[in-house]
Amino acid sequence: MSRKTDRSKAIFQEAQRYLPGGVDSPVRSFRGVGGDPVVVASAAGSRITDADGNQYIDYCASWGPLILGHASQIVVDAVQAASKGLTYGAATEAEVELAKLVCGHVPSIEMVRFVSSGTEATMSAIRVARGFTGRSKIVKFEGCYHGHADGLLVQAGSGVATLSLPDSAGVPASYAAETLVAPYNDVDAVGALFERWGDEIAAVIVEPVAANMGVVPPAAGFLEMLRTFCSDNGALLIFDEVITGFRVGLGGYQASSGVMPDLTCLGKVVGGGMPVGAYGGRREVMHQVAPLGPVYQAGTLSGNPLAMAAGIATLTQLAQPGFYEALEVRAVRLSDGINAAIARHEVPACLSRVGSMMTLFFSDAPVTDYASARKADSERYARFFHGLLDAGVYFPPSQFEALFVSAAHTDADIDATIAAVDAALAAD
Ligand code: KE4
Repeated sequence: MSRKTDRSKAIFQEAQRYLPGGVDSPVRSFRGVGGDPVVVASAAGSRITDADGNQYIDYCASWGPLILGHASQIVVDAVQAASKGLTYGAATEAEVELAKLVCGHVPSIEMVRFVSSGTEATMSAIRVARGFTGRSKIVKFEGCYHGHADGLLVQAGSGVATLSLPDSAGVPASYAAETLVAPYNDVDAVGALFERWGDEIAAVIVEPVAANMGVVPPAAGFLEMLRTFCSDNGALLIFDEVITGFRVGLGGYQASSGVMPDLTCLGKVVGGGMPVGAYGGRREVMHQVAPLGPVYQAGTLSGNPLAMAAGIATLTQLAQPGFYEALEVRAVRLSDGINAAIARHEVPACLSRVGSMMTLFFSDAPVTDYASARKADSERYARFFHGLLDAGVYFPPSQFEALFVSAAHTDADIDATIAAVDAALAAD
């Protein structure tokens, strides 16, 4: 498709005068795939429309929140109905309603605090873990991304990986020294860290399914061993379910894995496209949080009434019988089509899928951690991405991200996507 791009280019040109890199989040800059980014003007259902009127079947899904698709009428109506004010900075009933849904669905969460982003959720959970244990060190995993709080930007994934940044400037070495890092899925490396630092480790934070190095599932026994290490050493286990929460099922990945963390971080889907993050867990741990306990955390727009309405409408829809089963049928249709195209064209690539999220790695070796993810041919991914874009399909603009299937993707959307994937693979 010969896409018109004049308007998008002009907007992006001007954007770069006022916004660093022309964006409000680095991964939107297309630095990982080259070319000028799509400038979105509107979206509905499975499609986005750019400033030049080009339409794309969208699988970036705003990096995960849009499990119902863009501008779901159920969510839009709920937000409009809630617009009796925009923010109060006061207690409201809607926060209680969404909290009851979160506590009711996520097995390890007995009490929850809402914030406005996944970063706030993980930053706060780490602080609570340090307050609860009186310890300062944390363990994270190479290639996992937990937002941009200082201590978590150590060997992080997502945009840090996409831009091949070693870490982030501006994080003092003294902060980074409190963050211990191990390869994802490497139980022995975690055991060695606990051997050396056991009584100083406040928490292990992990994406139960890694999605910021591309989608990498946990190896058998990995999460179970993290639970054992934490329980044996008095550290807290934090599941960062900002992506997997309400994406892989109503109970998050913890419900299907059976491994219960002490704290869970949520974002994206829980806000239905509006700014919501959350952290929650065992009552004993959450009683540390001010004003109940000594760990301070606050936010002007936390529990915003319009955002709560969007979250309530979304989770209510997800709880409808058969929702996730129908989503799985769509995801399997897409993954079967992509795998058939990979085989047909004998492409050195593998598709890694958990539920409705997946990543096509241009690597014929298994991808089990960040080191193997980085061996993928990200330049070929870039060419593939643009081939799809010219065919009207929008995958995430980075090899190290996940694509998402939504309830709005029709069989026709998926079959058109498979045809575009087939052509893009054949063309290289
Ligand atoms: P936010 O602060 O961006 O709402 O959430 C941070 C975060 C925390 N934990 C996990 C597992 C995450 O994936 C994220 C954010 N994800 C990235 C993309 N994978 C957001 C996209 C962006 O940075 O613009």
